[in-house]
Amino acid sequence: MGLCRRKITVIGAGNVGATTAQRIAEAGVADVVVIDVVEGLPQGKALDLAEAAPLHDHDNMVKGTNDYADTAASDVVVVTAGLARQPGMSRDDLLLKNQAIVRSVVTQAAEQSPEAIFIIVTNPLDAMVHVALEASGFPRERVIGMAGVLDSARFRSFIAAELNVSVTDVSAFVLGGHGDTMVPLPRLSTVAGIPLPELLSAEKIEQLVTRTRNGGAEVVALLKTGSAFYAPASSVLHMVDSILNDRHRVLPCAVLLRGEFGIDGLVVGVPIVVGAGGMERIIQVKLTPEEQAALQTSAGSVRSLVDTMKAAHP
Ligand code: TXD
Repeated sequence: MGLCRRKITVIGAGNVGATTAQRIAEAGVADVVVIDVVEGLPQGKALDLAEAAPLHDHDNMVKGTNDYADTAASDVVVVTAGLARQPGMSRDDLLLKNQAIVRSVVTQAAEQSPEAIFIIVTNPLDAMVHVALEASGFPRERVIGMAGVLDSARFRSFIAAELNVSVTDVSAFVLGGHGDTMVPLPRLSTVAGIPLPELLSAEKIEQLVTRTRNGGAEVVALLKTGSAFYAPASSVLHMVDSILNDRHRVLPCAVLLRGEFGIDGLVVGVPIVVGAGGMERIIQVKLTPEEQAALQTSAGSVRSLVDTMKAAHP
């Protein structure tokens, strides 16, 4: 039994942030501080969550604040602050607005928690990991983007529904950026160890892959206001759990590559081992020429976002 309680800061008390705070508190893994620019919003949501604690039988503190001093010495900082996509708006439209927001919140949070591991959620995801790396000055091991865990959960849920099997037995592999260029890999996706191409036709697989790629947009189109938050919050909890319990889960996450997969200096989603140090290592997989080309295309779209940000705020 640990002697000191863990502390997690969630920046942004919107849909994803508040739901993430709820998941973390209810899982009993850590105290949670929720911070937002809007006065009263994080305080109100935190109070509401704290009042649910007796019913969930947990003793974790949930605190809302507008002051970064309250976030000091966090073990993990989850960044969800920013604008969410509206219907018809691409992730890239958000780029420059969220760049300014992420830069500001990460700078302030990193000052208070210089040892923390940052999980970035704000879109456009891969570009925001670049912003957070620069603003924090942290090593790449401690600035990790959440996208692949969500994308592969979506892919798993579609595969399981199609085959009418338990989601637990489905394992899905997704590489690349979060967005239209994500690279789901059916070849490395399995049902109880059986490769997907042995269970579904190429045509069916392609349909599921397309649905995965458009997974975020499908939810946005239905909700009309705002974007997905239940599965995103669950995905963050998955990463947090692997960090706090040093589980060494192999999860697809967006990290800065330095030559791995033939990509240098760009943040791209790849399988990594997630433990107490954040990214413990990158797992390199041999790709087919088509898969490698798709990954390069994905990296290319991240590069163009990074170039746009550099041009706007040199
Ligand atoms: O897979 C993924 N990575 C994603 C990404 C999955 C789901 C959502 N994804 C992105 O997360 C989404 O495109 C947005 O960029 C973020 C947050 O989505 P959410 O749905 O939570 O958006 P909300 O509900 O609009 O909440 C954003 C909150 C809101 O309360 C603002 O007041 C706050 O962010 N905000 C700030 N907080 C602190 N500091 C600053 N500067 C700030 N600016 C806005």
